[in-house]
Amino acid sequence: MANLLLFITRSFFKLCSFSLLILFLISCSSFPSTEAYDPLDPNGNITIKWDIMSWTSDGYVAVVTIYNFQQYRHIQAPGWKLGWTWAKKEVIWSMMGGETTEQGDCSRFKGNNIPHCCNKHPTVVDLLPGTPYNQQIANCCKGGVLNSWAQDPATAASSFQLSVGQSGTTNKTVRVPVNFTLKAPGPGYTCGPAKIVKPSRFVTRDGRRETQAMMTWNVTCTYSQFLAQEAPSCCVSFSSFYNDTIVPCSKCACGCQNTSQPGSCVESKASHIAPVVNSYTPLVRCTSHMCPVRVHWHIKLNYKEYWRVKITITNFNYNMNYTQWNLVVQHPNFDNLTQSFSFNYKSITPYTAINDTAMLWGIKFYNDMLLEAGPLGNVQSELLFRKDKATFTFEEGWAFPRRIYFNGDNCVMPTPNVYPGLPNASSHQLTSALGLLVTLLAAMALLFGHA
Ligand SMILES: *[C@@H]1O[C@H](CO)[C@@H](O)[C@H](O)[C@H]1NC(C)=O
Ligand SMILES: *[C@@H]1O[C@H](CO)[C@@H](O)[C@H](O)[C@H]1NC(C)=O
Ligand SMILES: *[C@@H]1O[C@H](CO)[C@@H](O)[C@H](O)[C@H]1NC(C)=O
Ligand SMILES: *[C@@H]1O[C@H](CO)[C@@H](O)[C@H](O)[C@H]1NC(C)=O
Ligand SMILES: *[C@@H]1O[C@H](CO)[C@@H](O)[C@H](O)[C@H]1NC(C)=O
Ligand SMILES: *[C@@H]1O[C@H](CO)[C@@H](O)[C@H](O)[C@H]1NC(C)=O
Ligand SMILES: *[C@@H]1O[C@H](CO)[C@@H](O)[C@H](O)[C@H]1NC(C)=O
Ligand SMILES: *[C@@H]1O[C@H](CO)[C@@H](O)[C@H](O)[C@H]1NC(C)=O
Ligand SMILES: CC(=O)N[C@H]1CO[C@H](CO)[C@@H](O)[C@@H]1O
Repeated sequence: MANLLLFITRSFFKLCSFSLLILFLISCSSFPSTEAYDPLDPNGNITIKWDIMSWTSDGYVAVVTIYNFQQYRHIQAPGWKLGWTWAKKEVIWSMMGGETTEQGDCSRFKGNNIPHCCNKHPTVVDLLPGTPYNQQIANCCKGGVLNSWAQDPATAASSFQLSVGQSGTTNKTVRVPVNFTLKAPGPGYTCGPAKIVKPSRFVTRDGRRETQAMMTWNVTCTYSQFLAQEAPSCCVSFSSFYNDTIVPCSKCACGCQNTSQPGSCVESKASHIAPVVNSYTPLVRCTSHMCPVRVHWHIKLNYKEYWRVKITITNFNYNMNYTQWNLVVQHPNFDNLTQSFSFNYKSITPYTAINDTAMLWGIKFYNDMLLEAGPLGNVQSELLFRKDKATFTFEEGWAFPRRIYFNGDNCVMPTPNVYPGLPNASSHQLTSALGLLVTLLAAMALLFGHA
């Protein structure tokens, strides 16, 4: 089912890009693709900037800064890994605020002066917090953790400094490195070529003098959920005050239980020993959906002027404490959100005319950490919306979200035909507009996929 949905969104985006119908272009804005282009964050990227600060006898000293310009996708522990390929026979003499994971073969160097790294394909990681001050530079040493831009631009950048040798010592002889890779720490990002840009300018602390880099190049990396993982990593369930039915996450939303492969999921914490701390492979609790994370949307109360929703995010992964988690929710009533209790809130409006998307994240030191699976492995919030009389309705699932992302990855929604219905709703009403639309899209996607 999940694959079918992904297939549909993909195919649908192909349709859109061919601009077959203007009408479809309009509805595209409410159907994101999980390809690199993200309609909710069209400019989202990670930019890596190299500034050559000075020339040395056989090379240069550069400060490399990684900016996470993505609105709602962050890099959490164990952090980023940046790799590239040297264009010539460059070596790294020394580094501050970062280190390469391997030294490589430096046997051609004699004496005491051995480079930090002689690898043709170095991989750099951030240093950990608590690094001695004489090895730090500004913006370093956060264990590779990068916040998202919407959450906190001040902690969305990371820097290290490297002294490069055997590289050329003028802007004519230096060759830019090629084949940049960014792991976060798993796959997902694709980096473009380095582009030489106008040298960066720096203002001194007292603001009275401006200095300038000798040479600067930029690399832009973009994210694609397809590259990151094959299976979805989160699902959505629904309930409402007006119907006892709880709509669970779709069966097998993130994978199916495999009874012939014990250990692919666990019944409870007791049944497994020695958690792999923040391992990249999830160890999920055995559920019908097998998702590491579930987002539950409960329509809680209906007032005259307002209505209230309760959101619960539950962690089913025994191997992960999600730090600085975030949620992106699309619902037409976000243009009239009155209050968000115990979550931070920011409206994300890529298209100024449509104000229907919000980013929610935890309050620092209170619930910004979603603990591993177990009794404490959940966070909750309530949202209070002001009704817009023209559009508000409990019918046909209008009050349920259109789309939810957890940590930037699309969550699998229940199929529209099982949404909790209003009492006395006759069954043909359940064939909602949304259901029709999805069926139509599926049909079109299949049609074009096979054409
Ligand atoms: C990267 O993101 C920044 C900030 O949103 C934007 O100004 C820039 O144009 C983007 N770069 C690319 C290549 O998309
Ligand atoms: C190299 O430096 C010269 C002189 O400072 C400057 O005119 C030129 O634009 C620079 N070239 C690059 C690629 O930065
Ligand atoms: C960079 O990657 C491309 C494609 O993977 C490859 O063809 C090329 O040889 C690589 N360049 C270097 C210098 O490794
Ligand atoms: C290069 O990246 C820096 C930092 O993100 C940005 O300020 C600058 O505008 C970029 N230059 C170009 C030409 O994109
Ligand atoms: C279950 O696991 C076994 C052993 O790893 C594998 O051969 C089989 O294909 C799996 N079945 C499913 C339905 O994933
Ligand atoms: C998650 O955090 C708790 C409390 O800080 C800690 O006891 C536990 O070991 C952590 N689990 C993982 C998988 O990192
Ligand atoms: C979107 O709606 C929210 C909630 O009413 C409001 O705070 C925000 O200013 C709106 N943004 C725009 C661009 O209209
Ligand atoms: C609750 O919703 C379900 C699914 O839409 C529907 O079949 C059922 O009749 C509803 N129950 C009541 C009491 O209205
Ligand atoms: C009832 C109410 O407050 N409606 C407002 C919802 O938001 C839109 C767009 O911001 C306003 O135009 C409505 O007046």
